[in-house]
Amino acid sequence: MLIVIKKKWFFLAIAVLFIGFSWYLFNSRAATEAGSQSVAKEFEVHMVTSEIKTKTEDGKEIESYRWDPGTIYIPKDKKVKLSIYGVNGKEHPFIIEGTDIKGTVKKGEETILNLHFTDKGVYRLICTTHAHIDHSGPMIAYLIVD
Ligand SMILES: [Cu+2]
Repeated sequence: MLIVIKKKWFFLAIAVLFIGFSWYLFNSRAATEAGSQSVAKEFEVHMVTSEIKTKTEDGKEIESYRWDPGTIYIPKDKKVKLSIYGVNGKEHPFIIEGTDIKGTVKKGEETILNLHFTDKGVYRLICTTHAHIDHSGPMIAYLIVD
């Protein structure tokens, strides 16, 4: 009789351990999945500075510096990392219109902007050196916040 009770306790203990271990496995997996989801949810946009050049029929060289891509989507109320890699052009001092965000993208360097827009709208990322056609521009990108 005593042996039977001991066996019962033994199997109960095994059952509790099994359930506990299963619960641990399930939750650690769920935590890992949640972790990878949160990494995927972190919005990241990559941009480069580029340059397009051509010659007119009379041999005159014309060029334009560009943010590439020139239009990007930014989710409203979310933290967004905007990475801009300087490829063409020595440096591009910039502002984001309607904000106090400014900086300079330099050749061979990555500039990272941590953005967090709370208002919808179209914000222009403007290189102040190449803002117009007559200054090798227009180097303007459109940030669509929605
Ligand atoms: Cu520029």
